[in-house]
Amino acid sequence: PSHHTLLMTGAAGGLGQAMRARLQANCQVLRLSDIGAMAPAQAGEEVVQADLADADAVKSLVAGCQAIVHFGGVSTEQPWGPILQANIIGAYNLYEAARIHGVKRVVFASSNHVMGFYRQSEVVDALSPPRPDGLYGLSKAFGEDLSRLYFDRYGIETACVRIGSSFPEPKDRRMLASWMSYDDLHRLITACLTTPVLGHSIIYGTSDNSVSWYDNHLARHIGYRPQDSSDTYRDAVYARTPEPDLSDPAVQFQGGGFVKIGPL
Ligand code: 15L
Repeated sequence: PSHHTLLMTGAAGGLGQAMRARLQANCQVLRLSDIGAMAPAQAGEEVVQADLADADAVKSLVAGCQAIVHFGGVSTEQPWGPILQANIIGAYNLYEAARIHGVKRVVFASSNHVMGFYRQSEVVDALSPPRPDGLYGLSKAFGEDLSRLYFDRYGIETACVRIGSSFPEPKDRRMLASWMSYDDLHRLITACLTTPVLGHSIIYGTSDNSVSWYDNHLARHIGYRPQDSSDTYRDAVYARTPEPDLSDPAVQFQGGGFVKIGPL
């Protein structure tokens, strides 16, 4: 295990629940937090209910951990109020707490929606300028810049993982390009927690899909090698989904349906 106490925020969410058992292998103590209710603590776990927008609560949450996997916050397009509280203020509170308590490494669950207004005919890498597809994507872009500031000023290393679509299986044709298996997500988090020098890095969270919009050549130092692929689901997904309407923005842009959710 690379860290004695590892904090995972957002433990009640989809990815938090999927990573909870897997991350046991990465630490002696897995501290879990969420604003909502979580399953009771098992051996080797601590469960702490906390609102990311509450600075004092976040400070106590972070005390005593060596690394953080930050899944907490709003994970879909929402009105400005909840995005501001959970993703903007919440991310600030988390990094302030990390600075105060000397936490040196964070894995930040960013999102493909930071880049959602690139076309599905384009390939993006870590240096492509952000083109968020809504307030949610914008809040993730803020988290990425915030973590860069805390790296440049205080040396807190962060991997901004622009997760594509991490679900048990790709749900539609778009996800054949954006899909990431839970096992690959865990492999990527493990690589981020254990690579000797992480720095401030942007990496796309994706499996080894033949059709892809993401180029991770600038994140080779993390040492992530995906082992799964959406290719095994391709035929089944094509068979059960309709021919795409190419005039639909949800089909033209990488962010899919998110590019149409509004008004902002
Ligand atoms: C995300 O950022 C969401 O959290 C997730 O629920 C999916 O919608 C995913 O992006 C996606 O783009 O498929």
